[in-house]
Amino acid sequence: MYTQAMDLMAKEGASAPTAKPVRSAQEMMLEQRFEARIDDGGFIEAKDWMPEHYRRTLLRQISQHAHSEIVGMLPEGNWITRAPTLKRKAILLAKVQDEGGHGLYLYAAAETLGQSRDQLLDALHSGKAKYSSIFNYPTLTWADIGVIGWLVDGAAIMNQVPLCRCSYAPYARAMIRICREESFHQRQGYDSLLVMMQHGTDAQREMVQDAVNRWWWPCLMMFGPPDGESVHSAQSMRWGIKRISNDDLRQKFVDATVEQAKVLGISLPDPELKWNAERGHYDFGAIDWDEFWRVVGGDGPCNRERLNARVKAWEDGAWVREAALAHQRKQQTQAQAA
Ligand code: BYC
Repeated sequence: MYTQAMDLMAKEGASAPTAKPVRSAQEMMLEQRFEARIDDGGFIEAKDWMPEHYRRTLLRQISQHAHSEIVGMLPEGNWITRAPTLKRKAILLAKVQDEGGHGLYLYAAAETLGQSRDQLLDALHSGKAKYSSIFNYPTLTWADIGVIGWLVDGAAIMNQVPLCRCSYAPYARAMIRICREESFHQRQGYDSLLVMMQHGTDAQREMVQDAVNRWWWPCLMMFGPPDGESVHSAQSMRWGIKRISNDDLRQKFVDATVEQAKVLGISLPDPELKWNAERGHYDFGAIDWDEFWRVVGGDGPCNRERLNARVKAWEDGAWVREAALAHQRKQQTQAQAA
């Protein structure tokens, strides 16, 4: 994919991604064409010319998104062997597999921008690339699994539906399928909590409330820093990569979730959460941004454990990669001989 994308860019007169930007007349013309397409709400395909900064911004966001899906398998995978019924085990197994699939679509979308899968994974394993802060929190009880479905996947959908209209077409296409599956994930989480709240014991209801208390604030952090501190937002919104700001998405999530919490019979751990008729939105309390930056910086409750698990999986899988390559070489030799 790398060489193909680069060849096509070279044919269109683009400079190689590592070359110094020299703004020739041809490049200025290509840039004007790119900007006009963005202004018209059009899509950019992998073979189209794009500014280097646009390419790097997408690579950063899509690869971090892919890493989040793969690391996100760990907290839930932790409960597959302990799911309370066969039905819940089958659902959880399918959900965790779906997350793996999302990671693969997203790595494939990132590869169209000129980095190999090995390079993308190396950035994760060496700690250079980020993944979502939310997956650095532990899953202590079975209720955490329902809450991840309801709140974590709920927040993810809120953020990801606008990405289906992202200006980079391979990312937008991947997001359409991912959003359909995330929507199922959110509902299964909510259903599992509803069963515990409506038919469970007092201890089970307390377990759900405890899980909600622990996950609520980290979920609000998933949308990223406040707009005033979001370094990438202005440019990403200008390019149609992001369509809705971090704070606006966070507000939409709070407004939708408060109503769902009422049906569940659960309270959200924020004494300042209150309907504001003037704004037409719920007001909510201050988010602990120090905690957010600590977790993003590598010092959350499970950062080391998560990264170690991914590095170990990569190392343990070396023989599979070697066997697959040996098989490919054998097939090629046989095809040449035939
Ligand atoms: N965690 O300028 P900003 C899932 C970083 S997986 C960590 O606002 P941007 C699921 C940000 O990267 C869902 N880092 O950035 C899977 C930047 O640092 P760098 C994952 C964060 O990119 C399994 C810096 O802070 N979803 O659903 O404009 C099971 C400044 O931020 C976070 C996606 O990845 C964070 N929460 O906006 C269940 C969606 N927030 O890169 C569920 C795609 C910010 O300069 N990504 N940072 O070093 C996006 O929509 C955007 O990248 C963000 C951030 C809204 C997350």
